[in-house]
Amino acid sequence: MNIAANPVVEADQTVYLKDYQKPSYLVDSIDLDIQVYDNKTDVHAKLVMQRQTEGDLVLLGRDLELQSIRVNGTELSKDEYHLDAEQLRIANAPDQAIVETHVVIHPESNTQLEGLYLAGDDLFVTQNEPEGFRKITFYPDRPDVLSVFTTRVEADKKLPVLLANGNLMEAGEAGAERHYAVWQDPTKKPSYLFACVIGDLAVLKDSYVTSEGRNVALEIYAEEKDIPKCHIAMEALKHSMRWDEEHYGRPYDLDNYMIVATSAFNMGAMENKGLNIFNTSCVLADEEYTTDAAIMRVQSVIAHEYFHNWTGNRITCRDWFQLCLKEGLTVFRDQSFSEDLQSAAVQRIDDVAVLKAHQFPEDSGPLSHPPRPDHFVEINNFYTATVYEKGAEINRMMATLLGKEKFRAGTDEYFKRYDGQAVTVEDWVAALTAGSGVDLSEFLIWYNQPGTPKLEAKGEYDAAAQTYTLSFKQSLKAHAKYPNLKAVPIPVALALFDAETGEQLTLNSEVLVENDVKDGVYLFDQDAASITFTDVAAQPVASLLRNFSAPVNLEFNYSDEDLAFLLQHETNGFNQWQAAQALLENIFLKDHNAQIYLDAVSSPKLLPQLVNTDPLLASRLLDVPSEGYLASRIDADYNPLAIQEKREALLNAVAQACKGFWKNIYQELNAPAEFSQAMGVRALKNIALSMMVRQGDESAFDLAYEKFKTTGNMSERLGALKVLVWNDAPQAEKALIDFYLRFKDEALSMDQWFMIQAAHPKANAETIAYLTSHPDYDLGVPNRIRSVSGGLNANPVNTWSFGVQHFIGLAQYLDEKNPIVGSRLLQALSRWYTLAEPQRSAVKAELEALKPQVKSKNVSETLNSMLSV
Ligand code: B3K
Ligand code: ZN
Repeated sequence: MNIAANPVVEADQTVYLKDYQKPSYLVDSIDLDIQVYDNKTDVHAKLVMQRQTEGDLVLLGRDLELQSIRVNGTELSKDEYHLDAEQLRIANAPDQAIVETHVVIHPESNTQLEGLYLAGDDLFVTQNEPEGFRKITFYPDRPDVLSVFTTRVEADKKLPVLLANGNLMEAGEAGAERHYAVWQDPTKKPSYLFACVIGDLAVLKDSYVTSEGRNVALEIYAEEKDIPKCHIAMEALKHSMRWDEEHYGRPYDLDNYMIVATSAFNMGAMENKGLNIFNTSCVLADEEYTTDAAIMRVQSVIAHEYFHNWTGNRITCRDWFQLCLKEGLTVFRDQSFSEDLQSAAVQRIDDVAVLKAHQFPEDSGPLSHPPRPDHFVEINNFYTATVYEKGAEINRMMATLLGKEKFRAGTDEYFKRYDGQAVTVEDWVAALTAGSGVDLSEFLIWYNQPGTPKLEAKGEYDAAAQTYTLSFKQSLKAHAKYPNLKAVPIPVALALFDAETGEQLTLNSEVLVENDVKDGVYLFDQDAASITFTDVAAQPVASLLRNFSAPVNLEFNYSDEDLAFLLQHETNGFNQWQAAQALLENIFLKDHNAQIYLDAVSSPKLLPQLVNTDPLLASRLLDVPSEGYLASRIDADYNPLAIQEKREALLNAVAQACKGFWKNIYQELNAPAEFSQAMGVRALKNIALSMMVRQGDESAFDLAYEKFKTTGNMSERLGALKVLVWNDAPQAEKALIDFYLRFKDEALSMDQWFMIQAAHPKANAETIAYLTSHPDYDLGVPNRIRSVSGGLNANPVNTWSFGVQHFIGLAQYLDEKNPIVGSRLLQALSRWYTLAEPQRSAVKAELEALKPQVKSKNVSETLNSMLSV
C-alpha cells in the first residue's frame, strides 16, 4: 500500500476532499527530453523545484523504470530516496532542488491509452488528464502545480511529425536516421495539460486573427485520406475563437493551435494547451461518411476543447474534486455555442434529452454523487454525466437568474481574479457574486449534494378573487453517503396561458426575479412556498420549468388535456417538446390512454405546418422516449419486455394515426442547402420511412433500398439501412454487404455498420458473437467496442439477458488492459436492482462473482458502488 501523498491516500485507497493539502514543492520549470524507439522510450526530465511548505519532496510515478536520479547535480543512491509503485519520496531535500531523472517507459505496449502510448502503426500520442503524466516521468502530477514546459522530442525519421505544446524553438537531425524538435510553452500549466505527438500524419492548415491582432496558425493533423474530412472542424474552430471573444471577451493567447486526430482514444477529446488530441469521431466530419448528429457533435466538441483554453487551462482546478468547475462551465459554454448553430430550442431539447437519459438515471442509482464529490477511489470514474451535464445545468441556472449582462460581469470578474491560478468551485461562485452584485452562494448547495430534486407543484384558481396560486414543495431521496441534504435554489421559469385563446398572459406577481429572460422566473429556494398571480380572469393553463430552467423532476397536476394544449400552444419548441414528453410518460409509466397524445400529434394544426417551417423541430416533437430512459424511471419490478411491447404498440398507433402523412412527407420533402434545415428534413424522412413500414406499406422497402443505393449522405444511407436491417427486409443482406464493401476502410462508418447490427430488435447472443469475432472488431479500439456494446444496450431486453455476460466479460477483459473503458462499460448494468425477480437475483449473483476477479481501482470502485444498493 502506498504511503500518504497529497491529497492523502488512505489504506482503503479513498481520497477525501477534506484532506487537501498544498504541495510541499512547486516546479518553476521542467525540461523534458523524450526519445522514442521501437521497443522503448527514454525520458529525461529536469525539474527546477522550490519548497512551498514543510514536508518531503514527493514525485508521483507509475510503471516507470528508473535509471538514475540526481538532486542539484549529485546522483542519489538507493537509500537516499524511497520508491514504491506510486511515488518517489525524498526526505530532507533542499529548499531549492534541481531534480534530474532518467526513466524508461514502454508506450509500444501501453494498452490503457493513458500517458504516452502507441495509437496505431505510426503514431504515438499522450493522454494525461487526470493522472497520466506520472506514467511518462516522475513529477508532482497534480493540477495545483503549474510550470513552464520545454520539451524535446526525438524519433526515427519515419515518424516525421514531432509536436508538443507551445512554440517550436528548434528542429534538426539527431544522427542519420533520427530527428528532433524542441517546443516551449510560455504559459504555466499543470502536467495534465502536457501533450506530445510523434507520428506520420498529414495536416490541414489555416489561420485566424484574434481581436487583439494576434495571427494564429491553425493546424489539424490526421491520416492523409482523412484530411478532406477536417474542414468542418476547422470552420468550427475559427467560429469558436470568434464566439469566445464576442460572448466572454476571451481571445486566444498563443501563436498556434494544433489538433491531432487518433482512433485510439478513450473518450471524445482532450484540451491539452495549444495541442488538442481528438478521437477521430469528434473531429472527422463529412456528409458522405458521418451522420448529421456526428457532424453536430464534432462542432460542439471542437468548441468545448477550445473553450477550455480559458475555462480549464488559463484557470484550472485546484484538485480533481473541482473537476466540474472546468467541465460544467465548459459544457455550458459549448451548449450556448451550439444554440447558435441550430435552433436554440432544438439544441436545448437535445441537451435536456442527454441529461435525462444519462444524468438523471446516474443520480437516482448507486453511482449517484454530487457534481463536486467529496471522496473518490479512482478519479477517472468521475468523468460523469453528473460532473459534466449537471455541472452545466448549475451554471445555466445562475446565468438564467442573472441575465446576460450580470452574468458577463460575473465571468469577467472570474477571469480577472484567477487567471493563471488553480481554483475551487467556491472561488467561481464568489467571483460571479462579486461581479454581478447578486449573492449566488446558495448555489453551492447544488455542487455539494447528490440526487435529482423532486419539485412538486400544484396550481389553484380562485374565480372569485381572480387569482391563480402555484404552490411548490421540494424533496430529495435520502443518500447514505451524504446525509445532510438541504433545499436547493430552483429557478422556475413559468408562463400562464389563456385556455380558450391559447394566448400567453401577462404575469402579475411581485416575487418574480428580474432578468432579461422573457418568461417569469420564480426563485424557489425553500422546502415549500407559493406564489399568487392576480388579475387572472379565468382558469389558465400553466407551463412550468420552461426551457428546463432547473435539473429537477417536476410533478405538476397537469391533465393530459393541459399537456396536449401546451404541445400545441407553447411559444417555444423546447416547451412543446417537454409537454409531449410528459404526455408520453403518462402513457408509458402511468398507463394513461394514448388517444389524447395521438390526437395532438396527428392534428393538422401541429406537424403539417411545422414540417415546412422547422423540420428539425418537427422531427424532435415526434421523439418517443427510449426504452432505456423509460427503464430509468422505474425503480422496482422492471420488466424490460413489457416496456418494449408498450413502446412498440404506441409507435404503431402513431404510424396509423397519421395515415397518409408519412408517405407524403417522404415523397414531398426535399433537403434544402442550409445544413440545419436539411438535417431536419433527413431526420423527418427517416422517421417517415420507418412509420411506413409500421403501416405495412409494401413500397417502403423499395424506397429505402433505392435511397440506400443512390444517396451520398450518411444520415440518409443509414436511415435506409436501419429500416431494411431492423425489419429483415429482403434487401437487408445485400445492403449490409454493399455498405461493408463501400466503407470497409472508413472506421467511423464501420462503427455504424457494427452498431446497426448489434441494435437489431431481434439481435441475440449469436448476433453479438458474430460481430465480436468479426475480423474488423478490435478490443484495442474503444470506438469499436462502444459501437457494438452501445448497439446491444439500445435494446434493454437484450442488455438484461445475454448482455449481462457481454458487459461482465468486457469489464473482466479490460480490467487490466484498459480499466477506464472497462469501468465505464460495466455501468450499463448499474440498474440491475430495479429488475423484477428472478432476473434481479441472477444478475446480482453474476456481479458478485466478478468481484474477486477484478484488480483495477476503476472497475472495483464501480462494482462496489453498484453492489452497495
Ligand atoms: N478533459 C477531457 C477529459 C479527460 C478524461 C480523462 N478520463 C475532455 C474534456 O472534457 O474536454
Ligand atoms: Zn471538458
